[in-house]
Amino acid sequence: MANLLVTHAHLVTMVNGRYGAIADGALYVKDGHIAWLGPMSDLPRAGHDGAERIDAKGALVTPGLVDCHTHLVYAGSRAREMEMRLAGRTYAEIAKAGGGIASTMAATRAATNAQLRAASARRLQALMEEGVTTVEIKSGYGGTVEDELRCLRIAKSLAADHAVSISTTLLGAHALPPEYKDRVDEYVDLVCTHMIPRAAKEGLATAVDGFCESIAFDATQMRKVFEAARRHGLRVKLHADQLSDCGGAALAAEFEALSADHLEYANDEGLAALAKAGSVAVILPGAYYYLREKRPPPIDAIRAHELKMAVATDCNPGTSPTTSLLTMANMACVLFGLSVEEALAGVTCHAAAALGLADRGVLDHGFRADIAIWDAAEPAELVAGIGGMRPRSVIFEGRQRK
Ligand code: DI6
Ligand code: FE
Repeated sequence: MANLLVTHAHLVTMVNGRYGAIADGALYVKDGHIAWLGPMSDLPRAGHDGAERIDAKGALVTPGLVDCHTHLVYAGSRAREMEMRLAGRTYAEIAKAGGGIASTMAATRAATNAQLRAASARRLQALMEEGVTTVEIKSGYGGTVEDELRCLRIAKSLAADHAVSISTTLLGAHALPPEYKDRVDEYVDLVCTHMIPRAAKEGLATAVDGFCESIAFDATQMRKVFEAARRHGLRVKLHADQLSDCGGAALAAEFEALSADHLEYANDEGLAALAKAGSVAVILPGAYYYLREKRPPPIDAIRAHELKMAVATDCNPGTSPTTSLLTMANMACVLFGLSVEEALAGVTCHAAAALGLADRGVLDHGFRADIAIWDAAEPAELVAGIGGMRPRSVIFEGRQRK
């Protein structure tokens, strides 16, 4: 593997969630990892013979972006539901009437592998074009053992022809499939005794997620799912307290979740428990915006408890149809009052933490060389616009992306 020397870079390292900027810096990549970084003036003269050189000419250099919450494997469109919501129907009403997640489930089940993969690849490509180098992808639109596993296989297979790292999560407990109407516990049983063991055995997921909400699965049902995940050695994540306070934050904390996501209605004890458990709070402004929610997540309390805060797209057809992580960072600042530094930490180091990936998300010695180079003079330029920002180039595992 060719080594790489980046010179005259405005390094924004994001170590400990701070800019950690080095104004005129250099970075040396060896065997896919960062072997050295520091000010140009300290760059050792010898030791990088034969390395490919990139003169950044003062450009901003950040860790590759990490999108830690997506549902990008699905088929079909839910555009009509936007019209229904504009006409006054709520997300919950549409879901109850057979729209919502169930309609995407039907379209996903009906799609061939090739159709599903092509639709997913388009969304992945769009995320990558904005500088994303690691993506989490959830299942959740299959609703049968075979369809859930199929979605995870397709998600994993995308890494074969895309220069991106993919982390997969089993979201069997997303919505009740129509054939299980009035038999929620039987479906939860299926998730626990078939989906989770198979996903674990076949190495198709590193975590198990669930939608803990009045219109989905309650805390008692989610607890069963988490107990099964634990038995099979999988970490957990949770869609927690998005539309109401369901005790999701406390439940996630009890199972030492990698992350609790959404959190608009999370209570203070739940947040305290999450902090104690070391879980990351994942903020999803796209869904808040798209559903015209009125209650923002409790950012001040999240800060007071010193929770790590990540920001993600939640890319899904019903509540957050977006593939722009930087737009989400912008919204996290504008709608929720995050600082630019917090928002950038949210799409780099803290997003990596939400996936349990300790080897990326910052520029530092020994970390993966997943790096984005931007035509920008300062970090705020990445987040100030509403979409449209593209990196000049991206280095993935130490190689320049074509
Ligand atoms: N919470 C969400 O916002 C999405 N899933 C979830 O558990 C919605 C997914 C959809 O509407 O298709
Ligand atoms: Fe989600």
